[in-house]
Amino acid sequence: MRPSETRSTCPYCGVGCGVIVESDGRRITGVRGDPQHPANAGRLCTKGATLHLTASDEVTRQVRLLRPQLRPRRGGPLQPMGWDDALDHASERVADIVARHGPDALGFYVSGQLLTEDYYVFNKLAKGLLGTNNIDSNSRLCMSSAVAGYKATLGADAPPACYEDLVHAQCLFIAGSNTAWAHPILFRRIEDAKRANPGLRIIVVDPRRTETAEVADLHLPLLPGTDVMLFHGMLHVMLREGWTRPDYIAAHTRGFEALEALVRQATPERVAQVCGIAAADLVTAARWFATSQATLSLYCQGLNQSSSGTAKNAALIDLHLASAQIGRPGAGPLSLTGQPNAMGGREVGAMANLLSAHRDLADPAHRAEVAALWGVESVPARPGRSAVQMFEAAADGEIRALWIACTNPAQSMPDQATVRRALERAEFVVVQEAFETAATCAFADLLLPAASWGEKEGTVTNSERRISRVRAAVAPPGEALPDWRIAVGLARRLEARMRPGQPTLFPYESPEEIWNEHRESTRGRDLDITGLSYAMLGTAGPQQWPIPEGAASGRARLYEDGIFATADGRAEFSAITWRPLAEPTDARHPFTLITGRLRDQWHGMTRTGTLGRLFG
Ligand SMILES: Nc1nc2c(c(=O)[nH]1)N[C@H]1C(S)=C(S)[C@@H](COP(=O)(O)OP(=O)(O)OC[C@H]3O[C@@H](n4cnc5c(=O)[nH]c(N)nc54)[C@H](O)[C@@H]3O)O[C@H]1N2
Ligand SMILES: Nc1nc2c(c(=O)[nH]1)N[C@H]1C(S)=C(S)[C@@H](COP(=O)(O)OP(=O)(O)OC[C@H]3O[C@@H](n4cnc5c(=O)[nH]c(N)nc54)[C@H](O)[C@@H]3O)O[C@H]1N2
Ligand code: SF4
Ligand SMILES: [Mo]
Repeated sequence: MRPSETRSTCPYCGVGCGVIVESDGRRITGVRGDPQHPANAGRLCTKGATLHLTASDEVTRQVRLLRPQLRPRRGGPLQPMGWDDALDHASERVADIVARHGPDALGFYVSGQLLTEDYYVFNKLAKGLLGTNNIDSNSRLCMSSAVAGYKATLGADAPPACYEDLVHAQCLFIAGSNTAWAHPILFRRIEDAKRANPGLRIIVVDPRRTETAEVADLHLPLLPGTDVMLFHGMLHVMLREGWTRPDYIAAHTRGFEALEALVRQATPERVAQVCGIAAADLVTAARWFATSQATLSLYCQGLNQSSSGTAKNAALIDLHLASAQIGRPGAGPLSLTGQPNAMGGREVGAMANLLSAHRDLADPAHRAEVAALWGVESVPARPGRSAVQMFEAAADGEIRALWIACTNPAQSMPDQATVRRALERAEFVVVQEAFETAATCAFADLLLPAASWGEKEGTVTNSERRISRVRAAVAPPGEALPDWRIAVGLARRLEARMRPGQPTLFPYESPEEIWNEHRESTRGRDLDITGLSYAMLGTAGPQQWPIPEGAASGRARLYEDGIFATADGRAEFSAITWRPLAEPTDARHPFTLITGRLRDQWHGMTRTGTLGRLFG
């Protein structure tokens, strides 16, 4: 490493690749894969490898937000202003709305692309200072089904497996994930695993013949929305053939009888008909899954983005439990996270129904613990509004102010008519963005320029629970500020009004101070990271949680002892009946539209869209 080089991570997908950023002190001049990062060992995909080009002077001049701007009149032009004026104005408007309508008239809509430290401050600001749980993240559109699926079965929101498991797996079950395009470097590792072990069986469950399906030994092109039926059919076959593990089920789980009764109806004939696949393929899938030495599942939006997303997740985890394919090298469910720090957001609990360090808002003891940690009297008990509800409430006039950070709802939320009505009806809309090309900027009363990749410090957690340091290689352009600083700026101004004379709840001068507070909140929890520090992340490299005080390194996989994160240590089977699509096709609506990403573009394309070469 030369002095002009900085270790950081790629800001795109949840694989969480390490990058080495080259700079001349002022500008980012190059990027390459970090050979020492455990996620990618030096490799990058097209998006990661072109990052430096998206940070050139030319691109910055054309598309970056460089100073705070106020729109005094809706539809009118924006006027530049200084940070002090911008944040004074923001705090005045927020305080006024709270005074008139109470704190639940506010809505904070944040993002799995914020760093853990940014996320932490926003969560404390909403729940600790302002007293509203109306903070939710775009993870609601993404990973919340996976969260619910893990909690319902294994007891905690903790992906139990890791990338290394690809090397040990004998069967790879990829469901509703186009890994080849959406998690490209992980896919390179899948290809490596297949080359090293030609006996590895790959099953891909996807209605489309994707590039991922091309490498499959068995592709199940099921009809959209029929996964629960497929998984129940697999369990039916496993039971019939004696491929389940009654010893494991008896020792480590509960609730199997109800599921057993439910899947009795999922005969191969019925499953073949509902899912539109061959009965023989169902039997093969069940055999490979249950009888291989180790089966690893990878899954993403094909399971999550569904009206039965939680049921799909839980039914797949059920298969792992019933066949004891969990808690061993190469075996277990591994949900792939989409955004680079979807996991970090879950860790700090920055969603409407969660609290810090995997605590639950509904639990009075958890609320008391968090209030004590934060030094506030209480944390509000009433669940906040989820992302979709937040925009509905704004469209209905119940939420009066929307604070949007690092996400572009005018493009990415479902039901755009409601979203736009919400953005128009809300009295005060703040958009904290890095790129002026984001569609939501047009709705901002106050537009705040955020520092972005290569310009900010903090941490992120990738799909395999691995925490990495994110580092700044250059200063942000113009007057852009890191997201945590903007949130702290607002918080301190509000404190001055709401708790005059009292010591600040937001004393942070660096991301490390925020992270240290977050670390303390994890003590004794399933994601305990009290053994970790910024310094250790530098010297020992990225680490997987948990890593409690005294541990020399993080833990690769969970539940190896068969003790789960539930009250009695037993995993819980879910028995949720398959439901047909919420909006089935009919003669007048003959098409089923499904989601799917572009290989070389990222979501709303504010960053990737600046490069002609990424339009293939
Ligand atoms: N290039 C690129 N990579 C990305 C992103 C990006 O924007 N661009 N975004 C990131 C983010 S935030 C996310 S969440 C991930 C998403 O990662 P993935 O979920 O792997 O990506 P998608 O392309 O949405 O693929 C979903 C797959 O599910 C299939 N599918 C649809 N309906 C069903 C169904 O009912 N059952 C099953 N089994 N399959 C179904 C679709 O055909 C599709 O192939 O990607 C991340 N990586
Ligand atoms: N139709 C459809 N809609 C979908 C999906 C789908 O498959 N189909 N997928 C859903 C999923 S899984 C997801 S995750 C969401 C993603 O939806 P969004 O969150 O809207 O996606 P992005 O375009 O990545 O938005 C991130 C925004 O943050 C800005 N930004 C970048 N860096 C920074 C920074 O450091 N600070 C700040 N403040 N801003 C920054 C970017 O310019 C960008 O506008 O979309 C969801 N919506
Ligand atoms: S695989 Fe994901 S994290 Fe890795 S370089 Fe590509 S986009 Fe970035
Ligand atoms: Mo996502």
